[in-house]
Amino acid sequence: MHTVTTRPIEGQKPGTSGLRKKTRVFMQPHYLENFVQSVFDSIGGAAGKTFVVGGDGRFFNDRAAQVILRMAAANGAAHVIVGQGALLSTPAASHLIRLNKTDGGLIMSASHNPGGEDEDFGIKFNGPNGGPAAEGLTDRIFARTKEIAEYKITDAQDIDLSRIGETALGDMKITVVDPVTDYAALMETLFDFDKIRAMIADGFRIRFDAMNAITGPYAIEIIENRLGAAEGSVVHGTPLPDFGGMHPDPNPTWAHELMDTMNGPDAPDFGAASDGDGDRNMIVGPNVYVSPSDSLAVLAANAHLAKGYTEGLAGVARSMPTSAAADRVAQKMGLPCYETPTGWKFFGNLMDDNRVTLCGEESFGTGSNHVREKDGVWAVLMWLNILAVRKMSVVEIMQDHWQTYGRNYYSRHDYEAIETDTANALVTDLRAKLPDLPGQTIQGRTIATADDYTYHDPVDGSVSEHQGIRVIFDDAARFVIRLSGTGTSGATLRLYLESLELDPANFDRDPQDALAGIIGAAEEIAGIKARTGRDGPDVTT
Ligand code: VG1
Ligand code: CO
Repeated sequence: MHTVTTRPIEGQKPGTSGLRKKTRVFMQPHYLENFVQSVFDSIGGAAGKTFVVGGDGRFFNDRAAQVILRMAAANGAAHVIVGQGALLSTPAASHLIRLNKTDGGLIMSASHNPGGEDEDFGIKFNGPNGGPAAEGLTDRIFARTKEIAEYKITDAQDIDLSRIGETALGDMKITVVDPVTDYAALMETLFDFDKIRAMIADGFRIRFDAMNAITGPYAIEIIENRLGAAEGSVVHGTPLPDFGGMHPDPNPTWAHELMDTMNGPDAPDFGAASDGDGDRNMIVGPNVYVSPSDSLAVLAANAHLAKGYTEGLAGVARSMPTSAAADRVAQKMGLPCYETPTGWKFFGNLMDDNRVTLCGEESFGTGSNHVREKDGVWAVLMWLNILAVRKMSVVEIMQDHWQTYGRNYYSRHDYEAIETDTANALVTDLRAKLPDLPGQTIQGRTIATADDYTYHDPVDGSVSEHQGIRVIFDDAARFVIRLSGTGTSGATLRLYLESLELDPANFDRDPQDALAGIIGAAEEIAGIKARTGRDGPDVTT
Protein backbone atom coordinates (compact mmCIF):
# COMPACT_ATOMS: atom_id res chain seq x y z
CA MET A 1 0.00 0.00 0.00
CA HIS A 2 1.24 3.48 -0.61
CA THR A 3 0.05 7.03 -0.30
CA VAL A 4 0.18 9.16 -3.41
CA THR A 5 0.49 12.92 -3.21
CA THR A 6 -2.08 14.67 -5.33
CA ARG A 7 -3.65 18.06 -5.90
CA PRO A 8 -7.30 19.04 -6.25
CA ILE A 9 -8.64 18.79 -9.80
CA GLU A 10 -11.26 21.30 -10.81
CA GLY A 11 -14.80 20.39 -11.78
CA GLN A 12 -15.40 17.19 -9.82
CA LYS A 13 -18.89 18.21 -8.85
CA PRO A 14 -21.42 15.37 -9.05
CA GLY A 15 -24.45 16.31 -11.18
CA THR A 16 -27.96 14.90 -11.34
CA SER A 17 -26.53 11.39 -11.10
CA GLY A 18 -22.87 11.18 -10.19
CA LEU A 19 -19.76 12.64 -11.80
CA ARG A 20 -19.86 12.49 -15.61
CA LYS A 21 -17.09 13.65 -17.91
CA LYS A 22 -15.48 12.79 -21.17
CA THR A 23 -13.75 9.42 -20.80
CA ARG A 24 -10.37 11.01 -21.56
CA VAL A 25 -10.89 13.40 -18.66
CA PHE A 26 -11.39 10.41 -16.36
CA MET A 27 -8.28 8.77 -17.80
CA GLN A 28 -6.04 11.68 -16.76
CA PRO A 29 -3.56 10.90 -14.00
CA HIS A 30 -5.16 11.06 -10.53
CA TYR A 31 -8.60 12.05 -11.83
CA LEU A 32 -10.49 8.89 -10.91
CA GLU A 33 -8.31 8.33 -7.85
CA ASN A 34 -9.00 11.81 -6.45
CA PHE A 35 -12.72 11.30 -6.77
CA VAL A 36 -12.77 7.81 -5.28
CA GLN A 37 -10.63 8.90 -2.33
CA SER A 38 -12.95 11.88 -1.83
CA VAL A 39 -15.89 9.49 -1.67
CA PHE A 40 -14.17 7.32 0.92
CA ASP A 41 -13.11 10.37 2.94
CA SER A 42 -16.67 11.75 2.86
CA ILE A 43 -18.25 8.63 4.31
CA GLY A 44 -15.91 8.40 7.26
CA GLY A 45 -13.34 6.20 5.51
CA ALA A 46 -13.56 2.76 3.99
CA ALA A 47 -11.91 0.80 6.80
CA GLY A 48 -13.72 -2.41 7.69
CA LYS A 49 -16.50 -1.68 5.18
CA THR A 50 -18.11 -3.72 2.42
CA PHE A 51 -18.88 -2.24 -0.98
CA VAL A 52 -20.46 -3.32 -4.25
CA VAL A 53 -18.60 -2.40 -7.45
CA GLY A 54 -19.77 -2.70 -11.03
CA GLY A 55 -20.56 -0.74 -14.14
CA ASP A 56 -22.28 -0.73 -17.48
CA GLY A 57 -19.31 -2.07 -19.43
CA ARG A 58 -18.45 1.09 -21.29
CA PHE A 59 -14.88 1.92 -22.29
CA PHE A 60 -12.62 2.31 -19.19
CA ASN A 61 -15.07 0.34 -16.99
CA ASP A 62 -12.58 -2.52 -16.63
CA ARG A 63 -9.62 -0.25 -15.84
CA ALA A 64 -11.58 1.89 -13.40
CA ALA A 65 -12.78 -1.22 -11.55
CA GLN A 66 -9.18 -2.34 -10.94
CA VAL A 67 -8.28 1.11 -9.59
CA ILE A 68 -11.30 1.15 -7.28
CA LEU A 69 -10.43 -2.32 -5.95
CA ARG A 70 -6.83 -1.34 -5.25
CA MET A 71 -7.95 1.86 -3.55
CA ALA A 72 -10.61 0.08 -1.49
CA ALA A 73 -7.97 -2.40 -0.30
CA ALA A 74 -5.51 0.38 0.52
CA ASN A 75 -8.19 2.22 2.46
CA GLY A 76 -8.82 -0.86 4.58
CA ALA A 77 -12.13 -2.07 3.14
CA ALA A 78 -13.00 -5.55 4.36
CA HIS A 79 -14.87 -6.88 1.37
CA VAL A 80 -15.90 -5.91 -2.15
CA ILE A 81 -18.64 -7.65 -4.09
CA VAL A 82 -18.08 -7.12 -7.78
CA GLY A 83 -20.02 -8.19 -10.85
CA GLN A 84 -18.28 -10.66 -13.16
CA GLY A 85 -16.29 -8.71 -15.74
CA ALA A 86 -16.89 -5.63 -13.52
CA LEU A 87 -20.42 -5.52 -14.95
CA LEU A 88 -23.59 -4.62 -13.07
CA SER A 89 -26.66 -2.74 -14.15
CA THR A 90 -27.45 0.19 -11.89
CA PRO A 91 -30.59 -1.45 -10.43
CA ALA A 92 -28.74 -4.75 -9.95
CA ALA A 93 -25.99 -2.89 -8.07
CA SER A 94 -28.63 -1.24 -5.91
CA HIS A 95 -30.12 -4.66 -5.17
CA LEU A 96 -26.75 -6.20 -4.24
CA ILE A 97 -26.02 -3.31 -1.88
CA ARG A 98 -29.30 -3.99 -0.08
CA LEU A 99 -29.28 -7.78 -0.27
CA ASN A 100 -25.83 -8.03 1.28
CA LYS A 101 -26.40 -5.19 3.76
CA THR A 102 -23.26 -3.47 2.56
CA ASP A 103 -21.99 0.04 3.24
CA GLY A 104 -22.73 1.18 -0.28
CA GLY A 105 -21.37 0.84 -3.76
CA LEU A 106 -19.51 2.50 -6.58
CA ILE A 107 -21.24 2.36 -9.94
CA MET A 108 -19.27 3.11 -13.07
CA SER A 109 -21.55 4.53 -15.71
CA ALA A 110 -22.52 7.62 -17.62
CA SER A 111 -25.93 6.05 -18.05
CA HIS A 112 -27.69 7.18 -21.23
CA ASN A 113 -24.64 9.10 -22.51
CA PRO A 114 -22.69 7.49 -25.38
CA GLY A 115 -19.62 5.42 -24.44
CA GLY A 116 -16.11 5.06 -25.84
CA GLU A 117 -12.68 6.63 -25.52
CA ASP A 118 -14.00 9.87 -27.04
CA GLU A 119 -17.40 9.74 -25.39
CA ASP A 120 -18.48 9.73 -21.75
CA PHE A 121 -17.64 7.97 -18.50
CA GLY A 122 -19.00 8.42 -15.02
CA ILE A 123 -18.99 7.22 -11.47
CA LYS A 124 -21.35 7.56 -8.57
CA PHE A 125 -21.61 6.44 -5.00
CA ASN A 126 -24.73 4.79 -3.64
CA GLY A 127 -25.32 4.49 0.08
CA PRO A 128 -26.28 1.53 2.30
CA ASN A 129 -29.95 1.88 1.28
CA GLY A 130 -28.88 1.18 -2.31
CA GLY A 131 -29.78 4.67 -3.50
CA PRO A 132 -27.72 7.45 -5.03
CA ALA A 133 -25.99 9.66 -2.50
CA ALA A 134 -28.27 12.46 -1.37
CA GLU A 135 -27.30 16.08 -1.97
CA GLY A 136 -25.74 16.55 1.46
CA LEU A 137 -23.23 13.79 0.73
CA THR A 138 -22.51 14.81 -2.87
CA ASP A 139 -21.82 18.32 -1.57
CA ARG A 140 -19.35 16.88 0.96
CA ILE A 141 -17.68 14.77 -1.74
CA PHE A 142 -17.29 17.83 -3.96
CA ALA A 143 -15.89 19.88 -1.08
CA ARG A 144 -13.39 17.10 -0.42
CA THR A 145 -12.24 17.05 -4.07
CA LYS A 146 -11.30 20.70 -3.63
CA GLU A 147 -8.91 20.05 -0.75
CA ILE A 148 -7.60 16.55 -1.39
CA ALA A 149 -3.86 16.20 -0.94
CA GLU A 150 -3.29 12.44 -1.08
CA TYR A 151 -4.89 9.11 -1.85
CA LYS A 152 -4.15 5.54 -0.94
CA ILE A 153 -3.66 2.73 -3.42
CA THR A 154 -2.21 -0.78 -3.34
CA ASP A 155 0.44 -1.99 -5.76
CA ALA A 156 -0.94 -5.14 -7.28
CA GLN A 157 -1.56 -7.00 -10.49
CA ASP A 158 -5.03 -6.87 -11.92
CA ILE A 159 -7.57 -9.04 -10.15
CA ASP A 160 -9.10 -11.66 -12.42
CA LEU A 161 -12.74 -10.61 -12.54
CA SER A 162 -13.67 -13.05 -15.28
CA ARG A 163 -14.26 -15.94 -12.90
CA ILE A 164 -17.07 -16.17 -10.37
CA GLY A 165 -15.87 -16.90 -6.85
CA GLU A 166 -13.80 -15.57 -3.97
CA THR A 167 -10.42 -13.99 -4.19
CA ALA A 168 -8.50 -11.43 -2.17
CA LEU A 169 -6.39 -8.33 -2.46
CA GLY A 170 -4.17 -8.12 0.60
CA ASP A 171 -6.54 -8.37 3.55
CA MET A 172 -9.59 -7.44 1.50
CA LYS A 173 -11.94 -10.19 0.39
CA ILE A 174 -13.30 -9.95 -3.15
CA THR A 175 -16.39 -11.85 -4.24
CA VAL A 176 -17.03 -11.99 -7.97
CA VAL A 177 -20.73 -12.62 -8.58
CA ASP A 178 -22.83 -13.30 -11.64
CA PRO A 179 -24.39 -9.90 -12.44
CA VAL A 180 -27.80 -11.36 -13.28
CA THR A 181 -28.57 -14.17 -10.80
CA ASP A 182 -29.68 -12.25 -7.71
CA TYR A 183 -31.50 -9.65 -9.76
CA ALA A 184 -33.46 -12.24 -11.73
CA ALA A 185 -34.40 -13.98 -8.47
CA LEU A 186 -35.73 -10.69 -7.13
CA MET A 187 -37.85 -10.19 -10.25
CA GLU A 188 -39.36 -13.66 -9.77
CA THR A 189 -40.60 -12.58 -6.34
CA LEU A 190 -42.32 -9.47 -7.74
CA PHE A 191 -43.98 -10.68 -10.93
CA ASP A 192 -46.15 -13.58 -12.03
CA PHE A 193 -43.72 -15.28 -14.35
CA ASP A 194 -46.26 -18.08 -14.96
CA LYS A 195 -48.84 -15.68 -16.34
CA ILE A 196 -46.33 -13.87 -18.53
CA ARG A 197 -44.96 -17.20 -19.75
CA ALA A 198 -48.48 -18.34 -20.65
CA MET A 199 -49.14 -15.13 -22.57
CA ILE A 200 -45.92 -15.60 -24.52
CA ALA A 201 -46.66 -19.27 -25.16
CA ASP A 202 -49.97 -18.09 -26.60
CA GLY A 203 -48.13 -16.16 -29.30
CA PHE A 204 -47.45 -12.77 -27.69
CA ARG A 205 -44.30 -11.38 -29.32
CA ILE A 206 -41.72 -9.10 -27.71
CA ARG A 207 -38.81 -7.05 -28.98
CA PHE A 208 -36.41 -5.75 -26.35
CA ASP A 209 -33.63 -3.49 -27.61
CA ALA A 210 -30.73 -3.51 -25.16
CA MET A 211 -28.83 -1.06 -27.38
CA ASN A 212 -25.54 -2.96 -26.90
CA ALA A 213 -25.55 -1.87 -23.27
CA ILE A 214 -25.84 -3.57 -19.90
CA THR A 215 -29.42 -4.90 -20.01
CA GLY A 216 -28.62 -7.48 -22.70
CA PRO A 217 -27.60 -10.28 -20.33
CA TYR A 218 -30.47 -9.48 -17.95
CA ALA A 219 -33.10 -9.42 -20.69
CA ILE A 220 -31.82 -12.57 -22.38
CA GLU A 221 -31.86 -14.51 -19.10
CA ILE A 222 -35.25 -13.22 -17.95
CA ILE A 223 -37.26 -12.60 -21.12
CA GLU A 224 -35.88 -15.36 -23.33
CA ASN A 225 -34.65 -18.06 -20.95
CA ARG A 226 -37.11 -17.77 -18.08
CA LEU A 227 -40.20 -16.37 -19.78
CA GLY A 228 -39.79 -18.30 -23.00
CA ALA A 229 -39.75 -15.49 -25.54
CA ALA A 230 -38.28 -16.61 -28.86
CA GLU A 231 -34.53 -16.43 -29.25
CA GLY A 232 -33.76 -13.10 -30.87
CA SER A 233 -36.52 -11.27 -29.00
CA VAL A 234 -33.67 -9.39 -27.31
CA VAL A 235 -31.70 -7.44 -29.90
CA HIS A 236 -28.32 -5.72 -29.47
CA GLY A 237 -27.94 -7.92 -26.42
CA THR A 238 -24.17 -7.92 -26.00
CA PRO A 239 -22.71 -5.06 -23.93
CA LEU A 240 -19.95 -3.38 -25.96
CA PRO A 241 -17.42 -0.78 -24.73
CA ASP A 242 -18.72 1.77 -27.25
CA PHE A 243 -22.28 0.38 -27.35
CA GLY A 244 -21.55 -0.48 -30.98
CA GLY A 245 -21.81 3.22 -31.75
CA MET A 246 -25.40 3.33 -30.52
CA HIS A 247 -26.50 6.11 -28.24
CA PRO A 248 -28.12 4.01 -25.52
CA ASP A 249 -30.84 6.46 -24.63
CA PRO A 250 -34.23 4.76 -24.94
CA ASN A 251 -36.33 7.40 -26.63
CA PRO A 252 -37.93 7.55 -30.08
CA THR A 253 -34.98 9.46 -31.49
CA TRP A 254 -32.15 7.21 -30.34
CA ALA A 255 -34.06 3.93 -30.32
CA HIS A 256 -35.28 4.59 -33.87
CA GLU A 257 -34.58 1.04 -34.97
CA LEU A 258 -37.08 -0.23 -32.42
CA MET A 259 -39.54 2.50 -33.38
CA ASP A 260 -39.32 1.48 -37.05
CA THR A 261 -40.05 -2.12 -36.14
CA MET A 262 -42.95 -1.19 -33.89
CA ASN A 263 -44.45 1.09 -36.52
CA GLY A 264 -43.80 -1.41 -39.30
CA PRO A 265 -45.97 -4.06 -40.95
CA ASP A 266 -44.93 -7.02 -38.79
CA ALA A 267 -44.71 -5.28 -35.44
CA PRO A 268 -44.54 -7.51 -32.38
CA ASP A 269 -47.09 -6.99 -29.60
CA PHE A 270 -44.69 -5.23 -27.27
CA GLY A 271 -41.48 -3.28 -27.68
CA ALA A 272 -39.09 -1.91 -25.09
CA ALA A 273 -35.62 -0.45 -24.83
CA SER A 274 -33.27 0.38 -21.99
CA ASP A 275 -30.31 2.68 -21.52
CA GLY A 276 -26.57 2.27 -20.94
CA ASP A 277 -26.78 1.29 -17.28
CA GLY A 278 -30.20 -0.37 -17.36
CA ASP A 279 -32.23 1.97 -15.22
CA ARG A 280 -34.36 3.53 -17.98
CA ASN A 281 -37.11 2.05 -20.10
CA MET A 282 -39.17 2.98 -23.11
CA ILE A 283 -42.43 1.12 -23.70
CA VAL A 284 -43.97 0.86 -27.17
CA GLY A 285 -46.82 -1.07 -28.72
CA PRO A 286 -47.61 -1.51 -32.40
CA ASN A 287 -48.04 2.05 -33.64
CA VAL A 288 -48.24 3.42 -30.12
CA TYR A 289 -45.56 5.03 -28.01
CA VAL A 290 -46.19 5.28 -24.28
CA SER A 291 -45.02 8.56 -22.85
CA PRO A 292 -42.96 7.87 -19.71
CA SER A 293 -45.24 10.07 -17.61
CA ASP A 294 -48.22 8.02 -18.77
CA SER A 295 -46.31 4.82 -18.12
CA LEU A 296 -45.86 5.80 -14.47
CA ALA A 297 -49.58 6.53 -14.22
CA VAL A 298 -50.52 3.20 -15.81
CA LEU A 299 -48.20 1.33 -13.46
CA ALA A 300 -49.65 3.16 -10.46
CA ALA A 301 -53.19 2.26 -11.53
CA ASN A 302 -52.38 -1.41 -12.20
CA ALA A 303 -49.47 -2.43 -9.98
CA HIS A 304 -51.75 -4.32 -7.60
CA LEU A 305 -52.22 -6.88 -10.38
CA ALA A 306 -48.62 -8.06 -9.96
CA LYS A 307 -47.87 -10.43 -7.13
CA GLY A 308 -45.31 -8.25 -5.37
CA TYR A 309 -47.78 -5.38 -5.09
CA THR A 310 -51.12 -7.03 -4.32
CA GLU A 311 -51.43 -5.10 -1.07
CA GLY A 312 -51.54 -1.84 -2.98
CA LEU A 313 -49.19 1.09 -2.93
CA ALA A 314 -48.12 3.23 0.02
CA GLY A 315 -47.96 6.22 -2.30
CA VAL A 316 -46.55 7.51 -5.55
CA ALA A 317 -43.83 10.05 -6.29
CA ARG A 318 -42.81 11.81 -9.47
CA SER A 319 -40.20 14.37 -10.35
CA MET A 320 -41.54 17.90 -10.75
CA PRO A 321 -41.22 18.08 -14.55
CA THR A 322 -43.04 14.73 -14.91
CA SER A 323 -46.69 15.12 -15.89
CA ALA A 324 -49.47 15.04 -13.35
CA ALA A 325 -50.97 11.88 -14.90
CA ALA A 326 -49.78 9.89 -11.88
CA ASP A 327 -51.30 12.47 -9.52
CA ARG A 328 -54.69 11.86 -11.11
CA VAL A 329 -54.40 8.14 -10.45
CA ALA A 330 -53.24 8.74 -6.89
CA GLN A 331 -56.12 11.09 -6.25
CA LYS A 332 -58.70 8.62 -7.52
CA MET A 333 -57.15 5.76 -5.57
CA GLY A 334 -56.73 7.81 -2.41
CA LEU A 335 -52.95 7.51 -2.41
CA PRO A 336 -50.42 10.07 -1.17
CA CYS A 337 -48.56 11.68 -4.06
CA TYR A 338 -45.21 13.47 -3.82
CA GLU A 339 -43.38 15.81 -6.14
CA THR A 340 -39.57 15.93 -6.01
CA PRO A 341 -36.76 17.56 -7.99
CA THR A 342 -35.27 15.77 -11.00
CA GLY A 343 -32.98 12.85 -10.14
CA TRP A 344 -33.60 9.54 -8.41
CA LYS A 345 -31.66 10.57 -5.29
CA PHE A 346 -34.69 12.52 -4.07
CA PHE A 347 -36.94 9.44 -3.97
CA GLY A 348 -34.74 7.52 -1.52
CA ASN A 349 -35.99 9.19 1.65
CA LEU A 350 -39.63 8.77 0.63
CA MET A 351 -39.14 5.05 -0.01
CA ASP A 352 -37.04 4.48 3.10
CA ASP A 353 -39.75 6.18 5.13
CA ASN A 354 -42.38 3.96 3.52
CA ARG A 355 -44.30 6.89 2.09
CA VAL A 356 -44.19 5.70 -1.50
CA THR A 357 -43.94 2.40 -3.37
CA LEU A 358 -43.69 3.63 -6.97
CA CYS A 359 -41.63 6.49 -8.35
CA GLY A 360 -41.09 7.85 -11.81
CA GLU A 361 -39.62 10.50 -14.03
CA GLU A 362 -40.56 11.79 -17.46
CA SER A 363 -37.06 10.83 -18.64
CA PHE A 364 -37.96 7.16 -19.12
CA GLY A 365 -37.42 6.21 -15.50
CA THR A 366 -39.80 4.17 -13.39
CA GLY A 367 -39.16 2.01 -10.38
CA SER A 368 -40.34 0.85 -7.01
CA ASN A 369 -39.09 0.25 -3.51
CA HIS A 370 -37.64 -3.16 -4.50
CA VAL A 371 -34.38 -1.24 -5.03
CA ARG A 372 -33.42 2.42 -4.70
CA GLU A 373 -32.81 3.17 -8.37
CA LYS A 374 -35.08 3.37 -11.34
CA ASP A 375 -35.19 0.04 -13.07
CA GLY A 376 -35.67 -0.57 -16.79
CA VAL A 377 -36.13 -4.35 -16.84
CA TRP A 378 -38.45 -4.13 -13.83
CA ALA A 379 -40.70 -1.67 -15.71
CA VAL A 380 -40.81 -3.97 -18.72
CA LEU A 381 -41.79 -6.93 -16.54
CA MET A 382 -44.42 -4.87 -14.74
CA TRP A 383 -45.94 -3.93 -18.09
CA LEU A 384 -45.86 -7.55 -19.28
CA ASN A 385 -47.48 -8.67 -16.02
CA ILE A 386 -50.27 -6.10 -16.43
CA LEU A 387 -50.83 -7.06 -20.07
CA ALA A 388 -50.92 -10.75 -19.13
CA VAL A 389 -53.52 -10.17 -16.42
CA ARG A 390 -55.70 -7.67 -18.23
CA LYS A 391 -55.43 -9.44 -21.57
CA MET A 392 -55.43 -6.14 -23.42
CA SER A 393 -53.03 -4.65 -25.95
CA VAL A 394 -50.78 -1.68 -25.18
CA VAL A 395 -53.04 0.70 -27.10
CA GLU A 396 -56.15 -0.64 -25.35
CA ILE A 397 -54.52 -0.11 -21.98
CA MET A 398 -53.67 3.48 -22.91
CA GLN A 399 -57.14 4.28 -24.22
CA ASP A 400 -58.77 2.76 -21.20
CA HIS A 401 -56.46 4.76 -18.96
CA TRP A 402 -57.30 8.08 -20.62
CA GLN A 403 -61.02 7.31 -20.51
CA THR A 404 -60.74 6.81 -16.78
CA TYR A 405 -58.33 9.55 -15.79
CA GLY A 406 -58.19 12.04 -18.65
CA ARG A 407 -55.10 12.60 -20.75
CA ASN A 408 -52.13 14.71 -19.73
CA TYR A 409 -50.58 15.60 -23.06
CA TYR A 410 -46.88 15.76 -22.55
CA SER A 411 -43.64 16.42 -24.38
CA ARG A 412 -40.05 17.35 -23.62
CA HIS A 413 -37.95 19.42 -26.01
CA ASP A 414 -34.18 19.22 -25.55
CA TYR A 415 -31.85 21.85 -26.92
CA GLU A 416 -28.44 20.21 -26.70
CA ALA A 417 -24.89 21.55 -26.55
CA ILE A 418 -25.87 25.18 -26.52
CA GLU A 419 -23.37 27.74 -25.30
CA THR A 420 -23.22 27.70 -21.52
CA ASP A 421 -23.38 31.49 -21.30
CA THR A 422 -26.45 31.65 -23.53
CA ALA A 423 -28.20 28.99 -21.47
CA ASN A 424 -27.34 30.61 -18.16
CA ALA A 425 -28.43 34.05 -19.34
CA LEU A 426 -31.72 32.66 -20.58
CA VAL A 427 -32.46 31.08 -17.22
CA THR A 428 -31.34 34.16 -15.26
CA ASP A 429 -33.49 36.49 -17.34
CA LEU A 430 -36.49 34.20 -17.10
CA ARG A 431 -36.07 33.98 -13.34
CA ALA A 432 -36.10 37.78 -13.13
CA LYS A 433 -39.40 37.87 -15.04
CA LEU A 434 -41.22 35.43 -12.80
CA PRO A 435 -42.77 37.85 -10.30
CA ASP A 436 -44.55 39.73 -13.11
CA LEU A 437 -45.96 36.72 -14.91
CA PRO A 438 -48.99 35.70 -12.81
CA GLY A 439 -52.16 37.27 -14.19
CA GLN A 440 -50.71 37.87 -17.66
CA THR A 441 -52.53 36.30 -20.59
CA ILE A 442 -50.24 34.74 -23.19
CA GLN A 443 -51.63 33.14 -26.33
CA GLY A 444 -55.09 32.99 -24.82
CA ARG A 445 -54.02 31.39 -21.55
CA THR A 446 -53.72 33.15 -18.22
CA ILE A 447 -50.72 32.44 -16.00
CA ALA A 448 -51.71 31.30 -12.53
CA THR A 449 -48.28 30.91 -10.91
CA ALA A 450 -44.65 31.15 -11.92
CA ASP A 451 -41.72 30.17 -9.71
CA ASP A 452 -38.31 28.61 -9.40
CA TYR A 453 -39.02 25.25 -7.78
CA THR A 454 -37.74 24.65 -4.26
CA TYR A 455 -38.07 21.22 -2.66
CA HIS A 456 -38.55 20.67 1.04
CA ASP A 457 -37.79 17.05 1.82
CA PRO A 458 -40.61 15.94 4.15
CA VAL A 459 -38.45 13.27 5.75
CA ASP A 460 -35.19 14.99 6.64
CA GLY A 461 -36.22 18.63 6.21
CA SER A 462 -33.45 19.40 3.71
CA VAL A 463 -34.11 22.14 1.18
CA SER A 464 -33.06 22.06 -2.49
CA GLU A 465 -33.40 25.30 -4.42
CA HIS A 466 -33.36 26.24 -8.11
CA GLN A 467 -34.71 22.92 -9.31
CA GLY A 468 -36.46 24.24 -12.42
CA ILE A 469 -38.55 27.20 -13.49
CA ARG A 470 -42.21 26.44 -13.86
CA VAL A 471 -44.95 28.54 -15.38
CA ILE A 472 -48.41 27.19 -14.65
CA PHE A 473 -51.56 28.38 -16.43
CA ASP A 474 -55.02 28.49 -14.93
CA ASP A 475 -56.18 25.50 -17.00
CA ALA A 476 -53.45 23.31 -15.43
CA ALA A 477 -51.30 23.51 -18.56
CA ARG A 478 -47.70 24.37 -17.78
CA PHE A 479 -44.16 24.48 -18.99
CA VAL A 480 -40.95 23.92 -17.08
CA ILE A 481 -37.44 24.94 -18.03
CA ARG A 482 -34.27 23.60 -16.49
CA LEU A 483 -30.68 22.90 -17.42
CA SER A 484 -29.48 19.32 -17.59
CA GLY A 485 -27.09 18.08 -14.93
CA THR A 486 -25.82 15.04 -16.82
CA GLY A 487 -24.23 16.46 -19.96
CA THR A 488 -20.52 16.71 -20.64
CA SER A 489 -20.29 19.45 -23.27
CA GLY A 490 -21.91 22.87 -23.26
CA ALA A 491 -25.37 23.14 -21.75
CA THR A 492 -28.54 21.22 -22.50
CA LEU A 493 -31.75 23.10 -21.96
CA ARG A 494 -34.88 21.08 -21.33
CA LEU A 495 -38.34 22.46 -21.99
CA TYR A 496 -41.10 20.33 -20.49
CA LEU A 497 -44.64 20.85 -21.77
CA GLU A 498 -47.94 19.62 -20.45
CA SER A 499 -51.66 20.22 -20.85
CA LEU A 500 -54.67 18.43 -19.44
CA GLU A 501 -57.44 17.11 -21.69
CA LEU A 502 -60.65 15.78 -20.21
CA ASP A 503 -62.79 15.53 -23.35
CA PRO A 504 -62.68 11.95 -24.73
CA ALA A 505 -63.25 13.33 -28.21
CA ASN A 506 -59.76 14.82 -28.00
CA PHE A 507 -57.75 11.89 -26.66
CA ASP A 508 -56.20 10.87 -29.98
CA ARG A 509 -54.30 13.96 -30.94
CA ASP A 510 -50.64 14.21 -31.79
CA PRO A 511 -49.04 15.59 -28.58
CA GLN A 512 -47.11 18.26 -30.54
CA ASP A 513 -50.40 19.58 -31.95
CA ALA A 514 -52.21 19.35 -28.65
CA LEU A 515 -49.36 21.27 -27.03
CA ALA A 516 -48.87 23.83 -29.79
CA GLY A 517 -50.38 26.65 -27.74
CA ILE A 518 -48.21 25.98 -24.74
CA ILE A 519 -45.13 25.58 -26.96
CA GLY A 520 -45.88 29.01 -28.41
CA ALA A 521 -46.40 30.53 -24.97
CA ALA A 522 -43.07 29.13 -23.74
CA GLU A 523 -41.27 30.64 -26.73
CA GLU A 524 -42.97 33.99 -26.17
CA ILE A 525 -41.94 34.05 -22.52
CA ALA A 526 -38.51 32.41 -22.58
CA GLY A 527 -37.37 32.96 -26.18
CA ILE A 528 -35.39 29.73 -26.48
CA LYS A 529 -35.28 29.67 -30.28
CA ALA A 530 -34.74 33.40 -30.51
CA ARG A 531 -31.84 33.37 -28.05
CA THR A 532 -30.12 30.18 -29.16
CA GLY A 533 -30.65 30.73 -32.86
CA ARG A 534 -31.95 27.18 -33.15
CA ASP A 535 -34.90 26.23 -35.37
CA GLY A 536 -36.18 23.68 -32.91
CA PRO A 537 -35.20 21.05 -30.38
CA ASP A 538 -32.55 18.39 -31.04
CA VAL A 539 -34.57 15.69 -29.33
CA THR A 540 -38.31 15.58 -28.78
CA THR A 541 -39.81 12.96 -26.51
C1 VG1 B 1 -31.47 13.32 -16.64
C2 VG1 B 1 -32.97 13.17 -16.48
C3 VG1 B 1 -33.31 12.82 -15.05
C4 VG1 B 1 -32.55 11.54 -14.65
C5 VG1 B 1 -31.06 11.74 -14.89
C6 VG1 B 1 -30.26 10.50 -14.63
O1 VG1 B 1 -31.01 14.36 -15.82
O2 VG1 B 1 -33.64 14.34 -16.87
O3 VG1 B 1 -34.69 12.66 -14.91
O4 VG1 B 1 -32.77 11.23 -13.31
O5 VG1 B 1 -30.83 12.12 -16.25
O6 VG1 B 1 -30.71 9.42 -15.41
P1 VG1 B 1 -30.71 15.85 -16.38
O7 VG1 B 1 -30.12 16.60 -15.23
O8 VG1 B 1 -29.79 15.67 -17.53
O9 VG1 B 1 -32.03 16.38 -16.83
V1 VG1 B 1 -29.59 8.30 -15.96
O10 VG1 B 1 -30.46 6.98 -16.60
O11 VG1 B 1 -28.73 9.24 -17.01
O12 VG1 B 1 -28.76 7.92 -14.56
CO1 CO C 1 -29.42 5.36 -16.73
